[in-house]
Amino acid sequence: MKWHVLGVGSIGGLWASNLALAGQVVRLVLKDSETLREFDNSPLQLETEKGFDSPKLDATTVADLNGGIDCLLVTTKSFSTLEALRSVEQHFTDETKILLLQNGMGFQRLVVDRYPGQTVIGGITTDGAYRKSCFHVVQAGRGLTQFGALSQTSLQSIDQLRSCFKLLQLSVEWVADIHTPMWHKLAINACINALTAIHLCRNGGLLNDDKVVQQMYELAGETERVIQASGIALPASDLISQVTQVIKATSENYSSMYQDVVHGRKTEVEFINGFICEQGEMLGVETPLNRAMLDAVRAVGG
Ligand code: KPL
Repeated sequence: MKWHVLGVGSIGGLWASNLALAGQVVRLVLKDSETLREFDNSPLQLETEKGFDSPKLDATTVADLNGGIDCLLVTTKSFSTLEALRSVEQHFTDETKILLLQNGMGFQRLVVDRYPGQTVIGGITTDGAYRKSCFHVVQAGRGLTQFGALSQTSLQSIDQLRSCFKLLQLSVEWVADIHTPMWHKLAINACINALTAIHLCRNGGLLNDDKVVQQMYELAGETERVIQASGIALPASDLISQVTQVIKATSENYSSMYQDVVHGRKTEVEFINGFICEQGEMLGVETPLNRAMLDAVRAVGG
């Protein structure tokens, strides 16, 4: 299969490397010629527990992109999704498959609405990765990636994708319903990310302060009420147990929102706690705690 990867951060780099190492044709779509120069000087490198890999792939800028797109993997920040897609949409064909592998919720619906008739697939991942430099990606923890259809997707496309996923050194599965796991991942992020950005601590730091733990319990309860009102099945064990489990498993990590705030970057809070507030409003569920998270993260810059 031929892949274009839009948004080459840590997860984009991890996926581009794994696809290329599995023999797929991969092209990175970079935002400008300066980034392309950086790639030319030090091409993508993947560091895993087994050592270093230099996958064979090529790169272009949005402006120089040519030809049609077969599979487009979008790994930009959630708030950049539509703008990024607009920059390459003239290369879409009837066969283009758009795979959205990002944090947060809300933007997926905007993509489906803007590209009716196009195959749109949603994804979530618990893989851990970070970048040591622009194109030096380190695989930090092995998790699971799930994809599922957000719009009409042909059986042939699903089969093609499944066959491709089997070749990867990543755990990837196709699921019949992606909305439920997306909601569950979002709920976990809603209870961790903003708190770490406000209290400026590692994930594990959240468990060291009783007041913060109490806040997290209440946030989880409120988030569960919104999930329930949406008609989505709640996680098998209650949300707070899942949140605690993720915190313990990632206790040394700095959450993505913490990192965004510390580096003065825009955060994804609008598509995490903000999305829960919007859903709550639509469904008649009060969300003062998610609102407080949204306001507090906005206040610290994101
Ligand atoms: O997904 C994460 C993130 O940082 O965005 C968690 C689960 C909080 C791990 O750091």
